[in-house]
Amino acid sequence: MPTNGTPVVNAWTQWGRLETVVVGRADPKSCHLPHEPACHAEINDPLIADAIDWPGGSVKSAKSVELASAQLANFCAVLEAETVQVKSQKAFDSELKREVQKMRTEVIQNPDTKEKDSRVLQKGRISTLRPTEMDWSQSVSGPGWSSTSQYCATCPRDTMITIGNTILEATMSKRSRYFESLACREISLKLWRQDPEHVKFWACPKPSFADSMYHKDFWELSDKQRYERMRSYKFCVNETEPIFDAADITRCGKDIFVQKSMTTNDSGIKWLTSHFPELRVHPVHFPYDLYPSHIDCTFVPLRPPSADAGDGGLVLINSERPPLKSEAELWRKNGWKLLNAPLPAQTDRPPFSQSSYWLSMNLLSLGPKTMVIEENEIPLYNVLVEHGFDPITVPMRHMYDYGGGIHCSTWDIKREDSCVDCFPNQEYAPKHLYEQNFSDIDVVDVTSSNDGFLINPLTDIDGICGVGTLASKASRDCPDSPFSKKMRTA
Ligand code: DAV
Repeated sequence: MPTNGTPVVNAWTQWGRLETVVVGRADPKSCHLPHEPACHAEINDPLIADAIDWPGGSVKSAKSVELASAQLANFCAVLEAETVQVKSQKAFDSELKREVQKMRTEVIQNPDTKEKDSRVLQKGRISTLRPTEMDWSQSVSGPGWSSTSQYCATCPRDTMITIGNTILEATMSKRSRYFESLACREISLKLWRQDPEHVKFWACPKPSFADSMYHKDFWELSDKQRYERMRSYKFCVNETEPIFDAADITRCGKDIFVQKSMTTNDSGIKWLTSHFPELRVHPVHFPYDLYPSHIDCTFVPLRPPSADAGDGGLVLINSERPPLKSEAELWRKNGWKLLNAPLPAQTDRPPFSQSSYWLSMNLLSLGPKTMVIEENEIPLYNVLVEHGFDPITVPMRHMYDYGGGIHCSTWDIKREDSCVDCFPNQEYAPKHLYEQNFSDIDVVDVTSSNDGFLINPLTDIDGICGVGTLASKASRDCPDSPFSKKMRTA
């Protein structure tokens, strides 16, 4: 145990004051995701997609590695600084080919030299650690399967999670990501060896990754068919073995919430429930996300009801993927409010990004009042300021081609945190351990969130009704969707 009495691994919530964090690395031998039963990646730009096939398994370009590495290095510098300066600026973004307003955060040495329009934030120094460099172009195989390459180490969030004083390695579901946690192994072992009495280093048994683990027909379904089957919550992994990605989990002290998704099955949620009996594990479902993968672009707790500022407990929600009424009830009755994330500033996606434009809400909290967001996301910046937060901003657009954004690129190891009870008003019975065939799709009315305030993501933009995610596309294809009716009459 270190001298201040807190174990070196200690993170119970999403918002405790951050002390130590791992920031991912764009290694020179980072690869494009290969096609496999858990992944059929696509190129987003139709011109490029017409010209080349998905370059699965090949090494990413040196230029792309350089750009992502520079943004990750800058992110580390901002986290490491005691003081930063947030400046507003108009800048030409070469990727977007349009002018966007940015709120750029810069590291400053001397807080007295502030310019007129700047704000200086004292934020406290955060220690950053980096994964070990690896050659991801090497193939991997197991009994009955093989993958031409691996992926990269930009997103430790997907493979690793701290739950209290436990370091947990996720099983993963993509074959190309089988060994990805090895990039963090040196860090995990060092932390565990520093304090083996209080720090637990743990993993769910690795699945077989055999063909029998996947619903192979998943990728053959059209969006319309996926929409028609949404009630079944069946994605590309089946239930033969426990499976989860760490990024499907969000922590609120004694309660953790785990999204059922393409990367997390019911068996994985059951494994978490029986292996963390001191916590209350809640499965969560977002029926309008037809291709769900990771909760951190969908449902992001910002601060607990007991926090100092204004309207108390807040969770940022994605109004294209509203939570279920039945599951949101726990939050409401414990004093939390749902806050609609505004429409992203950038609805186009870099050509090789496999994430939605909702990376806009993929933020990392540095404490209950401060978070890091992408520098172009001015609509989110304004909503957060309005609710009493002090957001700081970094450029992270080049990371989007590497599977994620700001939250994805991190693994928080130590926060000023404890096993707080933010949901005292509940009778916890983990009925999901026994329940089969969950089929509820009755979602909250997002038009009544934010006290009636809504930035409607389905309004016309440049003549396009609905702006591109698979969920909103499906709701356009299926005009009877309750979601589309609700949004269009808003
Ligand atoms: O909305 O596409 C992406 C999360 C990446 N780790 C989304 C979720």
